[in-house]
Amino acid sequence: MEVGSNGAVGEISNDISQKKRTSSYKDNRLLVTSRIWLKVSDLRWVAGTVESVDEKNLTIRTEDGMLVSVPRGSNRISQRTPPGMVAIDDLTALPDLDEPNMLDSLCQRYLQHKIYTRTGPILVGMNPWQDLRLYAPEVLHSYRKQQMNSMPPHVFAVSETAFANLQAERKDQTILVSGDSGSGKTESTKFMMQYLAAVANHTQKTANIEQRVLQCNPVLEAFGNAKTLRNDNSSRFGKYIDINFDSSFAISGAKIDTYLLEKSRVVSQQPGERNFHIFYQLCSQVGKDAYFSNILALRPAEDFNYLYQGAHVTVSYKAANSFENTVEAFMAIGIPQNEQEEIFKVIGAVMHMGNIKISSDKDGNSVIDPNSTDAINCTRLLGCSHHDLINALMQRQIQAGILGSGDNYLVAQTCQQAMDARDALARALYEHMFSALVQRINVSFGMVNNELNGTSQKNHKIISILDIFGFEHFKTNYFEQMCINYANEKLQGHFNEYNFSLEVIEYQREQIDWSYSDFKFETNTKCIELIEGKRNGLFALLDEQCIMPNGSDSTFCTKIQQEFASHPHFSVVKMSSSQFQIKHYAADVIYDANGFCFKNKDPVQPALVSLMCNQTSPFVKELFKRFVHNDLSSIAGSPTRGRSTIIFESVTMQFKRQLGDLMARINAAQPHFVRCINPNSQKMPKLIEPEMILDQLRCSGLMEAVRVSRAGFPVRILHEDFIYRYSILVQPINISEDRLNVIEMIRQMKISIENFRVGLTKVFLRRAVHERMEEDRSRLLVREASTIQRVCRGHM
Ligand code: AD9
Ligand code: MG
Repeated sequence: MEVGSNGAVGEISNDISQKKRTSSYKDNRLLVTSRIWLKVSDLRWVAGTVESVDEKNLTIRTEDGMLVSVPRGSNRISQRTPPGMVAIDDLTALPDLDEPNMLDSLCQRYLQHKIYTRTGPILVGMNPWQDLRLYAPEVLHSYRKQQMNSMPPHVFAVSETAFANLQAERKDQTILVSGDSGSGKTESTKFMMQYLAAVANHTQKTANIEQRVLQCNPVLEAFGNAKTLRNDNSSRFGKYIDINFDSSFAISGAKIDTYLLEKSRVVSQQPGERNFHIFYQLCSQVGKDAYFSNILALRPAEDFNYLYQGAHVTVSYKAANSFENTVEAFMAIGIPQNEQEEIFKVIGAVMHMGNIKISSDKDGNSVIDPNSTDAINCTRLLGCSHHDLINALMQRQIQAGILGSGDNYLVAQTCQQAMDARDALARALYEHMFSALVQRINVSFGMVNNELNGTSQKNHKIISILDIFGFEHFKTNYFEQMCINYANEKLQGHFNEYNFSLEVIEYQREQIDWSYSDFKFETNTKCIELIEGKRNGLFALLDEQCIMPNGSDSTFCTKIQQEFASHPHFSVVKMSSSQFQIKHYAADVIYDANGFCFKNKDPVQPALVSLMCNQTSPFVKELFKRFVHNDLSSIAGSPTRGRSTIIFESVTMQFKRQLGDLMARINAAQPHFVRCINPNSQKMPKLIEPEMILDQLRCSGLMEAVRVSRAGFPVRILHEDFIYRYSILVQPINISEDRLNVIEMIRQMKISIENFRVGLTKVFLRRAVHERMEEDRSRLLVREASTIQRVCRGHM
């Protein structure tokens, strides 16, 4: 069959912008033998070839041999990137930067061990799940003082750009790393920190500061990481680390902020998962060091309820690190043994607390053995009386009268209530200890700053790195996903704005006049407003339920269903009164409101708070006093209690405040983006699960970023390339200046002004117009080819 003998060849249009067409450019570009992608399900594209084309349909043969007929104009078809271009370093150079081509390029590169790829200003990294020797000192130094685009894509290139910008522009830089669990965020963060430590100026004064900064990672990982089904060393908190540079560009200190520690893990874990590494690290010392057996009264991990709910799971030494490493890191940071022991006592107390047995008497009231060794061990480590703890667990104090203004009464707790009270206290202890540890690390960095520089920090500049959980959508999504996705919406909003600003800069550089209406994309501000809106956002309505005496998850759900009935980002879920759906930038997510109120407050019984604040060791007292306003709020059950006004700060309020602060810092700095992708669910090297990757591409906001950057005039062609490629579409022009030549070509093609701009060096076009030009060009070429063939045959 002759190419083009199937009726696909049409007339060349001079009036490209006006001619009505029934099928898309992509179809028209497709000829017999064209290599295409065919979408066979939401997340699956298969490779194929066009076998035949008629007026209405394309017949495709897929690579697995199936024949499929698809209507022309279907968005289930996309042209495949020519083979030589697939594995390029920067995907923005792909002719069609759509889902299947982007996915294919990333996968092809991954299989060639090229785990990093650029997409314009974003670095995409795919976890190799093996050591590819990509971070050796010689590789690190090869990136020094190099332009990002002149070297293969790498996280070192991102650090180098940030550091070079910091030096050249004296402006704070921020590197935003995000992605799914197990995608390599934390490893990337550590490699970037290593790079900065290696290239920063080294002075005698700052000699051990780099070490302190690097060594905060093993400590944070011991206390904040755990084995999960997806990652043996999963960070169960978000973190933002500021690395300070002094005026000579030496590292002079650091500051860490953490977000949303997953404290529920302290008391329960899913099958196949573990508690935080530190618990097991301490247990590993039993038999080695008398302190752990005698003072902490520890036993093997299997003996502790809170530690073996995931069914005796072991984890590789490398993932969980060792107790010795944690202690070494503690010392390097400057946290001495006596302070470490205070922390270990709290960990030990939590372990023993989980073993306190609670049963029911015949009336259904809770019972705890007054001589419980577990309670004795627990309270010895906390520094309080075990009788007081047992009583506070078995009985609850309530106040009579409106808003608790009357006398106090003691009410017996049921077994379940007592167990819940015990677990809430364990969670609070661990959470407060983690926050105090982070603050302690910051103090050690802060002291360093002051030692070195007196009090002046004026000339300091900062490179920050954010290592935060990516967008999540599971079969059922709860309060945690709501908070995580809210954070991702905020970051995506910033990401879109930044991409947009890059566009504006390019337009200004090319001296093109433009208006906001030239950019046709939706921002995600409506979705953010839906969640955080001050008076009637979702979080505000949840807080309202949390302070109402009879507030509940179901009332919350009813309220939001009324309030947001016509909101474009909200919908009710049919057949379920406890669920609702939010349209996020990455996907539509169904949330289940069960547990929202409880998790937003996570109340600790007042008597237990009072015990911790007043009758424990100075270290534990300090932990609770420092964070007590949260607990007071949650125990109050109402905004006022007695005469004093209690400030209510729920989890969402706190998180909103923290994120507000984070966004302000990010907005004030120059951003760099790293998007990490986990290529498979098996934690295996060389294995690709394309559907999982495609889902992450959507969730990472990459497709959205491409959409934003292509929302204005996405096609940019240098004048000389434009003339070379499209002269065939117009009458010969005799103008030597390229720019004027281009303007004349466009005039002849009758492209209307809303569809193009001519810049200083490039032509900017709307995609549809460019597609039609391509279409006309290929038709013309096919027609010319067949004319030549006919002429040749005639001559023979
Ligand atoms: V989580 O959201 O905290 O659960 P991360 O942080 O995205 O997750 P992490 O960096 O912990 O993932 O990487 C998971 C594991 O993948 C690591 O423990 C390494 O075993 C492996 N990994 C990640 N990145 C690399 C890499 N660049 N080279 C080699 C890697 N192995
Ligand atoms: Mg991590």
